[in-house]
Amino acid sequence: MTLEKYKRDFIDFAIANGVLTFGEFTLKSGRRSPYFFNAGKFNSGTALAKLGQYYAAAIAAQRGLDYDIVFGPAYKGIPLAAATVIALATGDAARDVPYAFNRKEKKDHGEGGTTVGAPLAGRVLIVDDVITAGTAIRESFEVIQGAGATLAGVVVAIDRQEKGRDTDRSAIQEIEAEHGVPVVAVVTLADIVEYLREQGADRAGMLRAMEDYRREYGAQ
Ligand code: OMP
Repeated sequence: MTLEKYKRDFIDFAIANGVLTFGEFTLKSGRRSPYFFNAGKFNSGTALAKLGQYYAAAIAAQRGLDYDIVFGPAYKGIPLAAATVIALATGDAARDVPYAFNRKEKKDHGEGGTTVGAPLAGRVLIVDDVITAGTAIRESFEVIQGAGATLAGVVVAIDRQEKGRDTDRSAIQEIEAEHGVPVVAVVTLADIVEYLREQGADRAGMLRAMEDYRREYGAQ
């Protein structure tokens, strides 16, 4: 397998910004992971602008993905959704897409409500950072359902391709099967493994740790 250029560029970009790091990390699931993707470290105007373009390109590459509005789950999904709609508005297709995000806390004064931005209606595309077990995405789905809207699909920067606690399938495979919608990722665990392989001897230790992790927790 040869890694596509935009994927290699994206991984370089994530490493250069300290977003993708290698070491020992404990995940939300309790698993000990040899790598971590912290989207919060895309923390400058230039980095966010570029990130938005990667999301917009991933959306454009997914044929048949029909959506009316982009939704960014609080907190990390909020700047991601904003960056994505800016990239969609200023990119080649120049499409002006409404966007919304939720509050973590319910507000009972002022304009009230739990979502902010455009009305959450029609086909909603969730834009988020990482899918591991899919817990965060399921919470967003409840917000969308609660508003009477429908799920059009999900776009994330990275699919960790891990099996769930009670299944050999990945969270993404489960979401696709449950909701019948596409889940699009800029890169996957397999892409990161391939990237390390291409780097050769310098990254041999990391590659081994990643392959061990994939053997233990990787989805079928
Ligand atoms: P799930 O809700 O299990 O799908 O995990 C996704 C969430 O885990 C993300 O929204 C992050 O809060 C966090 N996370 C990362 O940000 N980066 C990682 O590489 C791994 C995780 C994680 O804890 O699994």
